[in-house]
Amino acid sequence: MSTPFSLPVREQPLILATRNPGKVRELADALRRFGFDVRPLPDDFPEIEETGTTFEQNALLKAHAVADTLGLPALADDSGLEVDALNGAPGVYSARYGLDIPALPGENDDARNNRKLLAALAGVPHPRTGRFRCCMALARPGRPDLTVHGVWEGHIADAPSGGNGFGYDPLFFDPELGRISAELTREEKNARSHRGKALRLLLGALEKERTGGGAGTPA
Ligand code: ITT
Repeated sequence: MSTPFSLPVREQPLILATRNPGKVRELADALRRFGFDVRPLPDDFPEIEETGTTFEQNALLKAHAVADTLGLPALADDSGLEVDALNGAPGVYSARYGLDIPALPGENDDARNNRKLLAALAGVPHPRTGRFRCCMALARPGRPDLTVHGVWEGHIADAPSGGNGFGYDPLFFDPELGRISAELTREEKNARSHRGKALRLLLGALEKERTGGGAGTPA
């Protein structure tokens, strides 16, 4: 049987090339269910500078930095929020958007990003449309790269709500569900989210490879 990694599926090691625990929570279970031996990025792996200007460039850069160094398959996710009233900002800079404003006592990076976003949107009428985007890149030694994309359309709320998820989830309103992302369970979010969509595309492409249906969607 031809497998993506030339190993039986249960033995396929896969490094999650991310330091974001929120992403790990949303990806690891589904990948394990698919049969991967999911492994975290080693603690001493050097910081990967995200020099790309697109989600795809950054996802490929992160996946390759890890796969090429460790000689193992690596999956990276580059994602972010685009807000129409801000001409697509924060976009690829989503993780560091608010880090140029002083933190309030006890405030974490996610809360600071959300505070800056609300300030930037002060006075902008509803609906403040936007979307989460995710590009996932799988880099495998000796095999073609795979890249997949997912999008989640929504609106930016007036104030944070909900305790689940991470990042901008407390401000992201899904108009079809009528709920804020941070109010959703992990399963509910995965069913709707940019990351869930990209992951399902990736697993579909891998399954197609495995069953001899072609090479998926090489980058
Ligand atoms: P790695 O590069 O180590 O994976 P990161 O957090 O720096 O972690 P990105 O550069 O891809 O990753 O930035 C993603 C940011 O976009 C993330 O920190 C959040 O602020 C935001 N984001 C992406 N997906 C999100 C989601 O599902 N819910 C809320 N915010 C999200």
